[in-house]
Amino acid sequence: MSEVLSETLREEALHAVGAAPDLPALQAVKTRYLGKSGLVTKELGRLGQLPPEERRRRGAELNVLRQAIEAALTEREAVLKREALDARLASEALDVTLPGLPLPAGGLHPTGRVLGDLTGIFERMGYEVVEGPEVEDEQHNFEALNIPWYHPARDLQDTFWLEDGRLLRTHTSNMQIRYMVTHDPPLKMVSRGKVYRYEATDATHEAMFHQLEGLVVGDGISMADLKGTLAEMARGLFGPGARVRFQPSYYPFVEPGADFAVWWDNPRGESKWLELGGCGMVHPSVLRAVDDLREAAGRERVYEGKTGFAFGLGPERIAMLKYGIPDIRYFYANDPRVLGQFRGELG
Ligand code: FA5
Repeated sequence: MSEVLSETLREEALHAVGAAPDLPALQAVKTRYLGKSGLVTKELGRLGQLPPEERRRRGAELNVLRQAIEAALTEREAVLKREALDARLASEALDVTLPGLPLPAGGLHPTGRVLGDLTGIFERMGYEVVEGPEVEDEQHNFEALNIPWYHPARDLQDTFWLEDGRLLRTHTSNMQIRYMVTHDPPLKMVSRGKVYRYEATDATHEAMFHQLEGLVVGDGISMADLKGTLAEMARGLFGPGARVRFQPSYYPFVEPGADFAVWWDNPRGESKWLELGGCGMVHPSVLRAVDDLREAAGRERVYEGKTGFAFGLGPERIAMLKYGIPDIRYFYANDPRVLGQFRGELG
């Protein structure tokens, strides 16, 4: 190879290095000139055929050529690596100004909302909030509440019986008994929870629903206290214009007994009397039964001669009116189209 050819090779190689658009292309250029059968390598291999004088000169020349190509390759490689890194950083950059992905937010179940409102109202009036067992015995669900086994009132609350003779409580009134056995008067408590009735379901009746029970016992508690308390509750639930109506009714564990309804000026124009639950003055037989249970448990008899009132109501019925839910069966059917409407701040 003549010196001109050597110069041509140098120009070609340096141009190819400078024009390599990326690292794989640069590697190809390196192989083409400096690889095992590369153009420069081949020239070096031919040195042995030259006379000694010529070999030395040509050898030095090819070494300079190889070093020039290597230096150019190293320089170009650094440039391409930096460009590749810049491109990657640019493509992976986070735009922190983009709006975030919305997370699906949960919400409180309508029954939970109403129960929360109710317990808040009674806590502000100084009531203790308690919960009790859903699996109950006959004693606390019926007998001590003045409902012996032969009493027709048992038919009013059809019961799920367990094989061991216990039952799923049919109302939260069981907590009147449990609370009085373990607490001395004067007392003010509300108890909330699930209750169960073996009955056909329809738009206003479920086999499982909730109740809130209230009990106040002390000296000289009267029907006027009961009416004032429920009126206060109605105002707390439905605003200052809410009114309460009492109609005589029968429950074996109160005397006198009443059903109570609330008038609510519904913003949807559906104002009406809403039957909420039952109430009355605690029956003397209940106070006697509690003292009997206390005595059997080694506690003092303290309830004879005391007076008190009790009430029990259904929060689902309140939620139906408050939120315009037409059928109680929607509450526990777990349909996301219903529950999804109770996301966020609703109430
Ligand atoms: C009782 O359960 C009495 N324990 C209430 C009581 C307590 C009276 C203390 C006196 C003193 P009643 O069966 O009427 O009463 O039920 C009370 C409320 O629970 C009803 O007014 C209604 O709001 C609700 N309720 C009753 N049955 C169902 C049902 N199947 N589905 C949904 N809510 C119901």
